[in-house]
Amino acid sequence: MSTLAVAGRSDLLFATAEVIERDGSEVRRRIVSADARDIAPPELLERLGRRRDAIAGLALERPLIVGVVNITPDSFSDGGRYLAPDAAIAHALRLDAEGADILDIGAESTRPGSEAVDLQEELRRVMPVIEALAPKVRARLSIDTRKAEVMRRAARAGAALINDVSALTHDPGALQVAAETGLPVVLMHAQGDPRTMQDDPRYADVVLDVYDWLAARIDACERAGIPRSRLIVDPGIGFGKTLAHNLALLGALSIFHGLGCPILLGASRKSFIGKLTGADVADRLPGSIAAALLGVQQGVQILRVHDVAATRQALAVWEGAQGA
Ligand code: HH2
Repeated sequence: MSTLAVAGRSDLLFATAEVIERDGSEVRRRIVSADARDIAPPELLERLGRRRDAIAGLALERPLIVGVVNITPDSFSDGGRYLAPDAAIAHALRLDAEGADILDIGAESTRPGSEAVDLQEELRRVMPVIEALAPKVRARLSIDTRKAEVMRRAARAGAALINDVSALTHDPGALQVAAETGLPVVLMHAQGDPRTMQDDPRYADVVLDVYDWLAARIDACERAGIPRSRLIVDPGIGFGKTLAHNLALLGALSIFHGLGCPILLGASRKSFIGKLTGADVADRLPGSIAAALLGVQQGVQILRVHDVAATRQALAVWEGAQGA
């Protein structure tokens, strides 16, 4: 039986595929053999199969780990612990030593119900940390922000990646500034603003709606001069989603390869783990590891996690068995 190699990877072979066609409210699904001629339009097959370019100089043949550094008083997982610059820098250095490939530095919490932070406050929190880390760390630095000016200044100070939970929709200047920096950009799906996004999220079909929304954001980026090869897509676990929405997305992560970009998954310590198990935020590492492995099994290339050493260990076991 012939197979379909996804994202140019010989370790990501599919023998069958599900073809999903949506026409208005009608969704048709069929399972086909991967060598069926009419499996999908040629341009979709090309996007599925094309080898992904390196991101910020990092090859995507094995999963990359993004360590989270929140310089905030109110993040859901570690709010207040790293608000002081020295604490944030020490934490980032620890994650770097634990083997993070990328450090995602953010100074605005986007947890459900959180209030936005103004530009000056965000710059005051984030810039000293980026400036201190840039010459010291092995990992690439990512700036987690929705603001164009923060993107611009962070890029100048050495950030190698932009991570925007609004996929460059929040700040009217963000598309142009992100294009000007020449940096790769994470486009994350969110429904609504953090303050109200969990009030009553609704979708016709969550997986297809998120897919189509990300496809439209990729188009907008390409029109603004950011090529697809510099974009990373993220379904935005927990951002305007119920438990059922999050689980549907986790089970269907591989569909996002059809967008032709690397996939980032941020499931670490999130509330769906608490809803499934009753575990408090501090006790969600086992569930976070399970979600990470679910991702890599579906070919997710980038994992955003709070617990770098533990995730590295889980991946080492996973990769060891795969290699054997
Ligand atoms: N999740 C959070 C923040 N940024 N970025 C991407 N691309 N994907 C995610 O899933 C994602 C993200 C939320 O996690 P955390 O930073 O720990 O919390 P908070 O937003 O409360 O600071």
